[in-house]
Amino acid sequence: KNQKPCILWFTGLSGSGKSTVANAVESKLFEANVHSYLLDGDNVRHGINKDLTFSDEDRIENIRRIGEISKLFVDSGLIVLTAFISPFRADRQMVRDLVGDGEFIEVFIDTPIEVCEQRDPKGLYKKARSGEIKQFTGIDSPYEAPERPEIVVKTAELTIEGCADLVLEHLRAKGYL
Ligand code: GGZ
Repeated sequence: KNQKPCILWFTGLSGSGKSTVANAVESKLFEANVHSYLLDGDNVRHGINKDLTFSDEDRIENIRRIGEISKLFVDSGLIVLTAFISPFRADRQMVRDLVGDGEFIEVFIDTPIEVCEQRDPKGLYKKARSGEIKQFTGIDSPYEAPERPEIVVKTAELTIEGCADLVLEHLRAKGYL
């Protein structure tokens, strides 16, 4: 089975659906016998990056390390999925430059903040609004939307399955699968 290693770099607000869509894509890749690995807050922010906060400086370092780790996995032949807010354009560009343009697929999970805030699965927007959490993305910390993402996924308009299919179709169309 030929697969071309790459990074599927999911970016979007908290509650936008990055992890949900990334997990659905991972399942579809598994079904297609494609070897992949998903990096997300559970295995990175709670592990190698547990020394980092949500200050701008630490978010930059978070993404830098994730980029380096992703590159190692790509070098080992995997399709890597990353699901982090990654709010800064310059940092996403840094990872793109690190692995090379042809191996970096930016997936913008384009969910309006009103929808994310409505979903509020962990109650974090509520806490951010009340000031209990500071520097929350979209409230009092910036999110710089991608200007030319390879894939745009509108989770408010599609099913999870439909979102995942968009990503798989792109991989097939561009010869990664
Ligand atoms: C944004 C925060 C914050 C602040 C805790 N701002 O929806 P979640 O809970 O599960 O995902 C969010 C996650 C963001 O971590 P990332 O590593 O993806 O962020 S970044 O790429 O900007 O470094 C949210 C939770 O952590 N969380 N505090 N202040 N999200």
